[in-house]
Formats: sequence, C-alpha cells, structure tokens
Amino acid sequence: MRSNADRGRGLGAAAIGVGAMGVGELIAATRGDSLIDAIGRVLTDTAPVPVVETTVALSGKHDKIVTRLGVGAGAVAATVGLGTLSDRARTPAVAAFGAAAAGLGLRRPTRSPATVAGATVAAGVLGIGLRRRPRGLFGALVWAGVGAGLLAAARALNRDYDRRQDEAIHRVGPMGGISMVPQDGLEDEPGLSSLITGNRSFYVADVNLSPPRIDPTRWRLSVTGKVAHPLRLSLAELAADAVEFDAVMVCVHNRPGERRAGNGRWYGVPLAKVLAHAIPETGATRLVTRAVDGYTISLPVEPLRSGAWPGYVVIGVNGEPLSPEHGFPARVFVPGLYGQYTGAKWLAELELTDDSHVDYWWKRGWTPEPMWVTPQARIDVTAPGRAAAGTTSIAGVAWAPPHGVDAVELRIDEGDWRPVDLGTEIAPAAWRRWRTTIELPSGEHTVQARAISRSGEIQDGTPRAPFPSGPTGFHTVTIEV
Ligand SMILES: Nc1nc2c(c(=O)[nH]1)N[C@H]1C(S)=C(S)[C@@H](COP(=O)(O)O)O[C@H]1N2
Ligand SMILES: [Mo]
Repeated sequence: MRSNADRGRGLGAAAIGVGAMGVGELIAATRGDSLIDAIGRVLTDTAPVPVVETTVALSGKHDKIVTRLGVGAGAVAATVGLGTLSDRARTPAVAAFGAAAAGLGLRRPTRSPATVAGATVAAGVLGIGLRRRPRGLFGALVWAGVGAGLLAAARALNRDYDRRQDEAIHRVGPMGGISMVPQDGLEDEPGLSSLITGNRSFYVADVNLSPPRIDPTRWRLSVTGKVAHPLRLSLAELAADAVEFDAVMVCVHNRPGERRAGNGRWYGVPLAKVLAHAIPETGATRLVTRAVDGYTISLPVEPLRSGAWPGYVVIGVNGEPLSPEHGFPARVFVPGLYGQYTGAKWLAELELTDDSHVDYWWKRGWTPEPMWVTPQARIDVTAPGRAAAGTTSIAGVAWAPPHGVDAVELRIDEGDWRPVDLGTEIAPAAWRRWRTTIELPSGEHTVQARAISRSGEIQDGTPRAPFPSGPTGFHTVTIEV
C-alpha cells in the first residue's frame, strides 16, 4: 500500500519536474527555441501510427496543444519515476535523461545550442532537486510555482520571436493580389463556407509543434542534385515568375464532413518553369521537396516537367505572403494531390534525384506514391428555407481536384440521389459551392451528399479511415423538421 509519505514524495518529484522543465524551456527560448517542441516533434516522428492517427482524429485542430500537454505530462511522470530510485541509481538515470533531451538539440539541420544548454541545465536542476527534495507541500508549491512562471516567461520570449517573424513577413509586401474577388452566385447563403478560405481560418496540418522562423532576406531556394544548372533563387526572383491560380488543398486526414480543407487563390511559379531553368539530367526521376527542418515529400519529375501535373512553388495566397503556419516563405503545391503528398512547406531545397529516395510518410507506413484527392461533398448548412414555409435549405462545398466537380447529389433517408444547384466554377481545381431547397415531412431525416468529378469518378460511400490510402464515406447529417 502507498503511504502518505510516498504520495508526498511523488508530488514533490512532480513539482521538481515542473521546475526543471521551466528552467530548460526558458534557456531554449532565449534563442526562440523550445525543448518541449523538440521532444514533441520526436514523438510525432516516432510514435506508433495508431497513436498518431488516434491523436489526430480526437484532437482535431488542437493536435499541437494536445501534443505539448502530452510532452509536459510525460516529463513530469518521468521525474516521478526518477524520484522513486535510490540516490545511487538516480544520478546516471537523470544524466541519461538529460543527454537524450540534449541530443534533440543536435538534430540536423535544425541544430539548436540553446536547446542543448536548456536540456543540460534542466537535468542538473532535476538531479539536485531530487537529491535535496522539497520539504512538505510548501516546498512542492514553490517548485511548481517557479516552474510555471518560467514556462510562462519562455512562452512570452517565443511570442516575441514570432512577432518579429510576422514583421519580417509584413515587410515582404503583397504577393499577388485578389484583383477581383471571385464570385459564384451563392453569396447570399448564410452559413455557407466562403468561396475563398481566409488565411486565418485555413486549416493547419504538419508534424511541427511550431513553425520554423525564416529570414526572408537571407532565404534562398536551392535547386540541386541531378541538374545541369543548379539554382539559388530569392523570393524576389521567384515573384518575378509567379502566376495566380485557384485550388483547394485537402488533408488526407479529412474525413467526410471535416474542415481539413481550404480553397485558396495561390501565387506561385510553375514547377515546369523552374525545372526548365535547372535542366534535369537523365536519371533525375524524383523531385525531392525539402523543408528547412529536413522533412521531405517527393514527386515524380516527368509529369511536373511536362506540365501534366501543374505543380507550383507557392510564395503567396490570397494576396499575401504565406503565413508562418502555412509555410512562409515558400511551399510546393500540386493541385489535386493530398496535402501530405503535395510538397513541403518552409521549403529550403528542390533536389533532383533517382527513385532511391524514401519520403517521410513512406517511412511512416503510408502509401508511398502521391495520392490524389477523391471527390468529396460537405454539407455546411441545413436550415429552414427562407423562400417558403415547410422547406429546408441545404448547402455546402464539394471538390474533385484537378478535374472539377461535375455534379453534387443529395439523398434523404437513403432514398434516390437527386442533383443540386451548383455555383459557378472558378477553376476545376478549386472547390465548388452548391445548394438546394427541399420539402420534407416533419420528423427526423438523414441527409447525405456526394460529389461526382468531371472525370466520372463518383464519391465512394464506404466508410474508411484515412490511414493508409485516404478516407472514404459520405458526410451524413441528421435533421429534425
Ligand atoms: N514541411 C512540411 N510540409 C508539409 C507538412 C509537414 O508536416 N511539414 N504537412 C503536409 C500536410 S500533411 C498537409 S495536409 C499540408 C497542410 O498545409 P496547411 O497547413 O497550409 O493547410 O502541408 C503539407 N506540407
Ligand atoms: Mo495532411
């Protein structure tokens, strides 16, 4: 049985854990880095796929906060464990713990001396704290309180770095411009998603806990590997060749009805153009898109070079530079491919290589070849019809990039599929809004929507989880009339 003394020791050790974490985090934050985020990234990269998939499914858009809290809880649990060891056994265990954490700061290419220092000092504080143990509840409160204060200070320091990054992005100035706000004729439908998703409401999906910060004046895009003309391109050089295009980006985790999809007016340089400048050598079959932190997604060279897949180095969206979360200063986007396969945000390098390259998601068990987004319709609105009493207004968005949406159909209570009215198509690769008004007998009804692509693909209604080849199923909404 656990005695009160045991419980007190556990609490004391947990408090020391919070204190040590605060010290480590503050030291890392003096350089805008974070020990917690470094640990979180390693967990994301190495956790078993079912754990990652469950976290993504349950935490929705709060995945990053949930991961951070998990790291904090794990670190505190580890200190409680260390606290149960004898003094002799604990010293090497704390040292190993510290060395492992410090090792994260050495990971290339994002090496962070501040993270190494933070982890080392935190381990020292932990060792000393566990040896001398706070006396009673008061001691524990002091450790925990100081730790929490240091964590808050670290957060404030990091916010300051974020603010400076925002200012640097602001100085870049506009990137393209929505000269004409596109319209599709469904502007008067309350509750319907906007035709163009705002930059602030655009979903964020990546393996980083916080976006890398990049100085746009020093940043260059390197085009390397099997090319006759290696290139180093500045943001201004890219902007000189950029064009605007409308397209929906969809995360492979987007189950029917979810909001991990956004429609943007993007600004970018066609990859065919970049490749024409670089001149791939024979044997250059893969284009590796590499982020500043080493993350890679690769694409086949041939269809990009010929333009069969219209890919872009994107440097702006909706008239602005990319935001930090969405990959500033540049990312690769091939409309029609799931976000996970479409190319890296925070782009550092385009490397032309052969088929021996193995991508991040491939290592994680996902289908290795680039996967195309399947047609999907989402129901945004089910509301009493405004035109006549007893009617119901149903509206939503649908996508089938790159071919375009040919039709959206609804069925009520698993009856026959009936077509709905479509908004004007702004581009085949963009999402298309739709709406209809129906009359329903009072009672409870299920409404389902499906999209049909211009290439003739009909949305598959079989419910299927995203891993490993993308989700299928219908968005199903229950309404009470
Ligand atoms: N460097 C980098 N690029 C990345 C990712 C990532 O984890 N790291 N995630 C990809 C995934 S899974 C998606 S869905 C899109 C999301 O882009 P968004 O966050 O701008 O919506 O970015 C892609 N590019
Ligand atoms: Mo994704």
